[in-house]
Amino acid sequence: MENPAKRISELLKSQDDFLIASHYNPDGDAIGSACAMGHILTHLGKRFTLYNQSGLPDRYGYVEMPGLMVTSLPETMPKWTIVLDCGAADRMGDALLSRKDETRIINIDHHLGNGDFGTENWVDVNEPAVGSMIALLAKELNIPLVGPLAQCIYLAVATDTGFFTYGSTTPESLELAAEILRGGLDIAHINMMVTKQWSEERLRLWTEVMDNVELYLDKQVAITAITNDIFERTGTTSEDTENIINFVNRLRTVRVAATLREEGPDRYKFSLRSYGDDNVQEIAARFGGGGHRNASGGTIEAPLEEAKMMLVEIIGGSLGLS
Ligand SMILES: [Mn+2]
Repeated sequence: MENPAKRISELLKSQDDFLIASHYNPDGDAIGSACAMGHILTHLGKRFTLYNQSGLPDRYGYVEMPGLMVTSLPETMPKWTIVLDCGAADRMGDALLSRKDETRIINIDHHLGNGDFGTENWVDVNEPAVGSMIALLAKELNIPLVGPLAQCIYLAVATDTGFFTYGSTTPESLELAAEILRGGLDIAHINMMVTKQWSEERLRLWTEVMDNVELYLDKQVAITAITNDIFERTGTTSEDTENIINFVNRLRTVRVAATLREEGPDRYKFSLRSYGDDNVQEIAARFGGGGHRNASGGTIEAPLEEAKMMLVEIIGGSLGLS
């Protein structure tokens, strides 16, 4: 059977200069896997440029970087570009996308529907993170998982698996975490650095959004609205709403949690969460949206109160409550 980690590691050894890129608006996996790749190339004595169209977000300021993360591309592109955690070519950002013919792409990813847009492709949807794939590369190259390299791999895998709680968590990823921990990672410190990143503005937003939760149908449905008014009042953006819905869904009585985020006049983006057999993908589909059985979303064009009532009616019908 072909070993893609071996194939890619041979390629890394045979070349001298690389561009490392990951998706714009980077998350923990995009930053962690890109920096881990940089540490590997440093170990191999290779030259590389670390690039991200959005740059390094402040919240990753604690990461032990293998070099500066630049936001502009070199005048002359290296022969090879390693593209990480991009589910499609356009995720690398328009700047790199428009110059991708000046380089050859090593596409390492774990998203469904990647489309193998690289010259070399290693796409494995069973991997919980690109970071865990970079760990396999390090293994292949006999580079020990300690120090900054291990920190970056942990960041990637821990964030993409929700700290090893999502269904994507594999036995191998837990073994990888164990190996990194054995190698000396300060797990409490890095987990704290990953999560302790809230602004006061975000706290105020969450307070207001939680305060606005309304319960329907014997408290089995929870809905909260996130209006532009709240964003303005608290000085926040939609980025600060990430994960709110999962906390609303923690209410013991709730089977479906919903948020309605204002996108424009009488236009709301909704998100739905459920657990087990309660299928919110079907509910989202009724509004032309989509997603998964327990996490879905879409858009409703209606004034807020009307949008809420439409949701309650469809959810109630779907759960057999009305
Ligand atoms: Mn990822």
